[in-house]
Amino acid sequence: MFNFFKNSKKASIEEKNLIKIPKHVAIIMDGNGRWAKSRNLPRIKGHYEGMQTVKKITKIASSLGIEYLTLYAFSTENWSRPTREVNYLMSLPEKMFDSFMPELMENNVKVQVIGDIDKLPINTKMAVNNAIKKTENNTGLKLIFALNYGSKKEIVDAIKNIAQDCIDNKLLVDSITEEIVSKKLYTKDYPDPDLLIRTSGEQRVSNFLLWQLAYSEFLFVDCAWPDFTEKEFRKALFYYQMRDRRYGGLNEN
Ligand code: V07
Repeated sequence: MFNFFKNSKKASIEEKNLIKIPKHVAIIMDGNGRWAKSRNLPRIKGHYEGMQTVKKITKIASSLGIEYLTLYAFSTENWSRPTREVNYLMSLPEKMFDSFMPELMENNVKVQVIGDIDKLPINTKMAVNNAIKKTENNTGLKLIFALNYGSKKEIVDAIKNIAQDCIDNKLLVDSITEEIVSKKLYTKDYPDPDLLIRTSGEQRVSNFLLWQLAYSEFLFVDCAWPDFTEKEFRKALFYYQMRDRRYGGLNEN
């Protein structure tokens, strides 16, 4: 916790504001293709700029003390895009870590992945596993990439796993709880997101963290992901701070 105002009367107000920093922010990084098209650039240029935004937002999240940042990088539906575009997208993890690893280490960021990474091209998988390994002892921001991720598939896999536990007599049907389901998801080690941000104007969750977003605040911003600046991010966090979080009618504030 920050202690700047510890001995002054202002303390409680300022600290209260800082306490409202969300622990877990999830982002649907939409609008890269649209950003490129509106500038008469190829779509892959939009994805490249999107990756630069990933670096900037990671640094800011880390400096603000956000603990978990989950980014939707590639969905199970994205395979249907043109082969050239898919190939380029699959080169981005490697491109990103080539240039960004020293800063990730400096900022004590721990890289993690959710999704079916076994299905990724070998080079992509190696780049990702390498980054996970290099940063595994870092204790700061958890930077979680959703790669080849689909929430319905994640839930189906969890159901299969639970059914098998029942068949194996490790679990009784009557003992299945929300906690047990949560522990079978890719996100079992993370708290649910406090805030979901989607850029570029669409107001949908598009098969992202359907179970985990049950109580999250949603914020839809108009700007495309490559245009999502520090100012936009701070604005989003400010909106989050202004909202009361209610759990089933109980106001926890
Ligand atoms: C991708 C850039 C950001 C906008 C959204 C689509 C394009 C970073 C990664 C990444 C993923 C895993 C990892 C390290 C980096 C990435 C894809 C696309 C497929 F371990 N950006 N980015 N991966 N875009």
